[in-house]
Amino acid sequence: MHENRKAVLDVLQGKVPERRPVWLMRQAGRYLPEYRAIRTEAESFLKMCLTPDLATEITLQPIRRFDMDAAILFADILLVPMALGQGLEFREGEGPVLDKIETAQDLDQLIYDAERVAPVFETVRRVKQALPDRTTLIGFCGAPWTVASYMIDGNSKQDFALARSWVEHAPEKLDRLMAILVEASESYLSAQIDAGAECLQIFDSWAGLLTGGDFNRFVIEPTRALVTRMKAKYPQVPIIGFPREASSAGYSAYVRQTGIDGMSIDFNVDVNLAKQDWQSVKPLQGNLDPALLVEGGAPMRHALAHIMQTFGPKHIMNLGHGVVPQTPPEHVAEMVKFIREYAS
Ligand code: 1CP
Repeated sequence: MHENRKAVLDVLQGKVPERRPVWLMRQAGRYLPEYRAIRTEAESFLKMCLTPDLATEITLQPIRRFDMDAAILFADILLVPMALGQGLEFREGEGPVLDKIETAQDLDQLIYDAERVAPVFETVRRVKQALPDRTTLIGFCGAPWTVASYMIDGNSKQDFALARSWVEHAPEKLDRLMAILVEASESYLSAQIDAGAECLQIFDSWAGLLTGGDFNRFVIEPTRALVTRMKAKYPQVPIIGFPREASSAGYSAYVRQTGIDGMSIDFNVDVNLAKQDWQSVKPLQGNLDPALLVEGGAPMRHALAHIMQTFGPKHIMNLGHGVVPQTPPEHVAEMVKFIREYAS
């Protein structure tokens, strides 16, 4: 009997895994015909997230097809604003649209109600039951800064100009929103763990918009607060943080100061710096360019070999951001095969 057969968890505990783990951000999604089939039938994207039958099936689709080492719950980071009572819609071809948060009174009205997202936890329970033993179930939320950016701007079309103006002109109001999100995210993630999630990922997709003291105040501090609360309750559940497109100094501070167990890195980072300065502190995940998964073939294999060589076996293979819709599923199969067959 193996003490722990889950390769993702082994790496996050600093052990050499039985095999190199791989999973992909957005591994469920529009590049899969079986996902598009459900998408065509379903009333809306939100309805898919909130219908356990559908969300369970979608979460399992890439696991059936590719033998991934982790399943990530099919849901969205914007379900937390929805649970806080903010209006949310995903418009066809347009992406998410939220009612804007503007005033201190708007903040007062944000009250987390777990009932609004209860189907998500039912999905976690069902996925957990269906997963093979060696597949890790990853729960997730957006980081306070990234989620706040959508809550303030209402969408991502103006590069979060309004959120950035709060950083500049209303940092105390933003601190308050961060505190609300830390608390709501703690409840949301705790319910995912109670339902069976074995690992968590915190997506800070827009961390790269901030630097210096602002990065410290709105990326590191709220993440550290959230991680500290989760660790107090669930010390055994590892947390991966993803401060996408942070500066080198930002990643370096993030890996040391937030308390996360592993860090996901985007595809623009200097991998030698990542190895020396960050992997020496915590295990890393990533950083294949999603465009190489679209391209496939020798360029993809070359990049995968380079990543595996640089980081060694205590590394979780993943992309530097999500799978894009035009990715041929055969390239994902080819990627997994290449990793499985890679000798050390
Ligand atoms: O079918 C569709 O068109 C919907 C596309 C889609 C999908 C598949 C959206 C809308 N969300 C999701 C699922 C999703 N979102 C997951 C599920 C698990 C998986 O990875 O397979 C996860 C983890 C997310 C997280 C998420 N949502 C992030 C963080 C990661 C990232 O991509 O940076 C963000 C920023 C969102 C917001 C969001 N949801 C959907 C879209 C198109 C966006 C981005 C909008 C924008 O560009 O600002």
